[in-house]
Amino acid sequence: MSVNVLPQEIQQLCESIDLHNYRYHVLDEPSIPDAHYDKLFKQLQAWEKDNPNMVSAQSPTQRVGAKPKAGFSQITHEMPMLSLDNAFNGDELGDFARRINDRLGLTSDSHIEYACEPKLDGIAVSLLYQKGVLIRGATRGDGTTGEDITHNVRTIASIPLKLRGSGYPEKLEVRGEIYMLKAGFAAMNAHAAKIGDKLFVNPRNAAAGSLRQLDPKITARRPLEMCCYSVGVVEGGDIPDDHIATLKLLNSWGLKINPHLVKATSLAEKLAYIEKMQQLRNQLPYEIDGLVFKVNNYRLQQRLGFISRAPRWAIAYKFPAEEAVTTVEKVEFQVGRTGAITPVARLAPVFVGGVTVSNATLHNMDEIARLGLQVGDTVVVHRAGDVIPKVVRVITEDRPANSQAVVFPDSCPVCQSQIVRIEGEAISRCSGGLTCAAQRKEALIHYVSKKALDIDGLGEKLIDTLVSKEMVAKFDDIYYLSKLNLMRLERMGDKSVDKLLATIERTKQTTLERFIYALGIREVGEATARNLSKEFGYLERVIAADVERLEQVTDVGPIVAKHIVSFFAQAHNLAVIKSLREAGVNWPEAEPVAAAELALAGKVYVLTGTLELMGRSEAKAHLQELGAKVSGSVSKKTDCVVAGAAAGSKLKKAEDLGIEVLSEADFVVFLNKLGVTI
Ligand code: D41
Repeated sequence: MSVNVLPQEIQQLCESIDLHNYRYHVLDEPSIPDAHYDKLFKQLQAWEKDNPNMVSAQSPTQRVGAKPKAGFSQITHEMPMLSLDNAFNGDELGDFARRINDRLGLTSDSHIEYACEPKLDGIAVSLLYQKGVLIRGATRGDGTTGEDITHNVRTIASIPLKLRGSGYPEKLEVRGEIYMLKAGFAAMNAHAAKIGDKLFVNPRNAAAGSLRQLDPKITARRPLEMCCYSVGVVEGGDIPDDHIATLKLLNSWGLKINPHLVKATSLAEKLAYIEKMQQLRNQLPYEIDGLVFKVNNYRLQQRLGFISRAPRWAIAYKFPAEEAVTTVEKVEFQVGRTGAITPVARLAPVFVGGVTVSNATLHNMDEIARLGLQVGDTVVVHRAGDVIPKVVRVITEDRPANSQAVVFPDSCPVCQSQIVRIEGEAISRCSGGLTCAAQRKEALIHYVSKKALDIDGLGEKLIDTLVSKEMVAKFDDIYYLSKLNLMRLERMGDKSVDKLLATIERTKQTTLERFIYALGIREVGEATARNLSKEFGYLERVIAADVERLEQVTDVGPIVAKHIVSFFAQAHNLAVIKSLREAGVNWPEAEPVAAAELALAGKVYVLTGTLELMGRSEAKAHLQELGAKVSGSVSKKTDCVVAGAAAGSKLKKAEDLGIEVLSEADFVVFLNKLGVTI
């Protein structure tokens, strides 16, 4: 390493790589394709190889260095890293604000400003910058002493080795949370499972384990990020008067901050934020275990001070735990729409993720083997948001002496047909097809569901009754239900029967895509059904298509194509379609639209910012269906930019180039005009 002055073009190359790194990892707004970034990086590496004595420690190639020789060393935090008090409900949050107002001598209902932010579930760390250069990274540890993890934090791309811009204090300690992305965690565990390695329990443990590596090469391979949530020591320079302004300034210096940082004053605003973040929680790419509310103004923070290591001016609002411990009382087997036999654990009821849970899916026998689960076991159950509860771990130490292995049934528990398991598939299926009452019922539920024929009022309970009373067995039986028979059922009055019959009649007029979806062909979801309908225009042509022809349809691979062909090859399926048409089910058929005639053929769109109503992938799918190309960067060739919340540089570039910009709301209106409803 040397302090030699770099040639100007190399200096520029370093800066350019740093900028793209910052745009990608901190702003989430890359402006060049990954391949181009790789090219720049390789160029710099090549030059450094030829000039080994000119390599700067802050060069973007120097993130992965040597192992620390003496293992991890302890460091003492110059300013202790405080902990957080907890609140578990709105009342406790209200008490927190009242205590603050009391201390500040304000009336109990005065409103001061709070910063609200997600509580990331990771490892708290401290970064020390001297003259803008990262000189040390350390874990929080017990708040007083932590471990020196400089060699590992240097490998994290969202942590700048050198601060950007200017005006930063000579000595600046930044504090934040290092966490692992959910997707990266899943991929890492999938790989570990494949090679028979030990799995990590959750992303937080995986992040902790990654930072505890002596070899920074290992840490560098882990998908870690860091978001900053406060500053520690500040010397030789000033920072703003409040928390939010400080975090924004840190962001401008190249450090990542969480995008969901907002201000709130009243309790009502804080509760609304809680509600919004709880909704969003599952869609976030990282785990959060709550929210943090902080008095925004530093002078007020100082007046409030702290008690026993926790500041009086901040509180963590904890979400209900997503994991809980319970016991497996028995394992039963359910039969799904496609005959798939799914083992389900019946649990001693347990409160988790905000509801009482007494069933959890076990997916298949491989999963039971992987978990090593037996009936009677104590297990950890996970429930996040509205996702189906899942058994994630068996606490084998607590296994009772009378625990019993799970035995897979020999025949279908509903219709006693033979169970088959296709080579290489994890799932076993009942071979009864529509002769199995369970499959029939599931198929009917699917047929009437919202995205299929959308027969509102024909719910799961009613179908259950109709199937068990043998009033409905096949799809077309729905169309021959009589008022008289329906009136005989419990809880079915004159009005509701009339309404249901009217809905059944009205929804006979449907679309080809809904009809294809409703048939319940394996692996044909709504998107595939739409693509098939668009491509062929007529049901007869879908029926007649062979595997090769089907594979030409967007997103149809060999497996889906095979499922479609084998569905239409079965005479009883064709008979059902025929009966449905005879019962009056119909849809408009038309020649498929040629690509060149699509409304947005040849147009180039760019999506930027957060699209709150539909998300980027849905927006992209709509645009592509209309024939547009969706590009990642704005250029003169761009026809239109759709700018969601917090759009940044792409929006600015579009404005600079005079390109049409649509807000998300305008975009939805625009799509509606083209016949796309969201
Ligand atoms: O996201 C977090 N985990 C987070 C942790 C956060 N957003 N803010 C935090 N703020 C603080 C204070 C108020 C003490 C500056 C924290 C933590 N502390 C914290 N993390 C671990 C212990 C304390």
